[in-house]
Amino acid sequence: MSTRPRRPRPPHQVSDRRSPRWRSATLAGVISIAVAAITALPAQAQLDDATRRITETVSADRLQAHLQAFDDIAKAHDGNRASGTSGYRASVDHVVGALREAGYEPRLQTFRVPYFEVVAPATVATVADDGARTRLPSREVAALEYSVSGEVTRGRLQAVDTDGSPGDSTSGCETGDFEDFEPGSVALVQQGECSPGRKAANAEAAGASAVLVFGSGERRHDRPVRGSLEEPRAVTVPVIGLSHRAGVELLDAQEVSVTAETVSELRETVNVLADTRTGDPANTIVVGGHLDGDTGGPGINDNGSGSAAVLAIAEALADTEVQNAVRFAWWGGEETGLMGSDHYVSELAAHDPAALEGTAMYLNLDMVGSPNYGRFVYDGDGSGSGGHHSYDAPAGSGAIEDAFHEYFDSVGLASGETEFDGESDYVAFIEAGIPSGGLYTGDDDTMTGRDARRFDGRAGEPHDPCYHRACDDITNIDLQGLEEMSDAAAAVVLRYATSADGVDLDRAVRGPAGVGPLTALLGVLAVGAVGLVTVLVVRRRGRGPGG
Ligand code: DTR
Ligand code: ZN
Ligand code: ZN
Repeated sequence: MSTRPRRPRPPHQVSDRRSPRWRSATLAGVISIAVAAITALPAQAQLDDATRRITETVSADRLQAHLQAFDDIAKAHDGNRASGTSGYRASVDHVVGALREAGYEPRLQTFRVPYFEVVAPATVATVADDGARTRLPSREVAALEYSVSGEVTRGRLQAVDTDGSPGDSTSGCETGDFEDFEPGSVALVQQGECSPGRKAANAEAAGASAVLVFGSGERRHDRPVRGSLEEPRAVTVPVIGLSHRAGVELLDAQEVSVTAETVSELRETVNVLADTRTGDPANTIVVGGHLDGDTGGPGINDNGSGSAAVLAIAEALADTEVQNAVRFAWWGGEETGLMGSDHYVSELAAHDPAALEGTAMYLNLDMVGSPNYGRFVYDGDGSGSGGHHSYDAPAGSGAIEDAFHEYFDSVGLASGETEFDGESDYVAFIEAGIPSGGLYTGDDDTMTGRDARRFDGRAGEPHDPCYHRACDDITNIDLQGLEEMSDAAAAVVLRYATSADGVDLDRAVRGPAGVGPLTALLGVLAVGAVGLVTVLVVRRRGRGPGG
């Protein structure tokens, strides 16, 4: 494909009928206009035709249409699109429908994710000899993540190896702690030293009918222990967190009644995959983003934005003949631990090593429409890790990073860097040695002054104030930012998909896709030098016979 950059327009011709002084003044003006024109790098003028076309097709309208679909889906399905829910399933249907419409043959890859939901707040009540119940304050009681449902009525309460003194406690960490434990009783253990899951498993093995884990009292006395049993059904009796204060109060109790009403199970979920019809599969570019949302909200910036971007790029590329195959991916189970992308890579490793070998690169889009956005490119060459450790990206990732910066340079937009910090779906690809890159516009971290200046944002405010919250809806997006990021991803996908001799990340990438800053600077200097010489020549002539 021809990828010659369009040249900036030449400075307009000037009439030669004025006095020499006029002429030199006019020339000086023309030179400054030329310099200004080149420095400003008029956006589309720097792009080749194919890049201009794909970035125009990946439009704000297309992106907004997909975001609106995800927002409507969340509204119709309990306010979220988490893996394992009907909201996720409807999101899959939207992506599959749009892909089919565009001529793809999408396929679903099934795997399982842990699912947890609190149906009704857990309760704990002490029961006096006469049967009178006293409920613990509800804000000091909460089922641990992945606790099963269950009910105990007037169970004997037994404290396990604790007198309630504040501090981390080994209470319940050893099976020996339960030597005197009477099966059928409710176990009361204090937080610390080992996981709540271990304490609960030991209690269950000793015959406990329910487990109450109260806080160590190191920090807040009146907030329940928040913890996770790590996976559904690891423990099969209810496990409830209590505040330190409530736990100490219970030390005097003889009998308690306990209820927990939850859903804690493994559920089937899917990745959505779609391939271009053309292109060499031995040089596949995988571009993906997670389609699942957090349970706390509609997940429009996280990650309706990346899902919409990947979808709009797929739509825009549908009728383009490519040299290297592109595989579009929408991952499930990201929020439960990067599970969809992990499943995808492990399946390839186990059953289709040639396809893994043929994966030339992975591009990730997670949170690319933050309301107070920075244009962050994943740091592929390790240049910006600032001392603290990040994932070491495989060789070739630096070239991908350069390609993004070059695109942004070519349209006159500043770009920065973000670390591979292990928080998104590139992890499995990096661990498999696949060169990786991608874009990100920021989570609930606050924007620095420097970033506010270069990205025209608001210093001291979060990039995304609604991260994992109910307000991450259709209003929680900067559409211009999302379009800029989606266009950049489209341009980079196109560049590698249409490169003639495979995806070669060792080759210097500077070149066809746009004019880099160095080229622009050299252009400015050259125009300046020519202009200066012209001015001098004109002046000398002007001083000639009549002057
Ligand atoms: N953990 C991701 C959001 C996230 C946080 N930091 C980064 C950096 C790069 C990409 C994504 C993220 C999530 O909640 O999906
Ligand atoms: Zn998230
Ligand atoms: Zn995310």
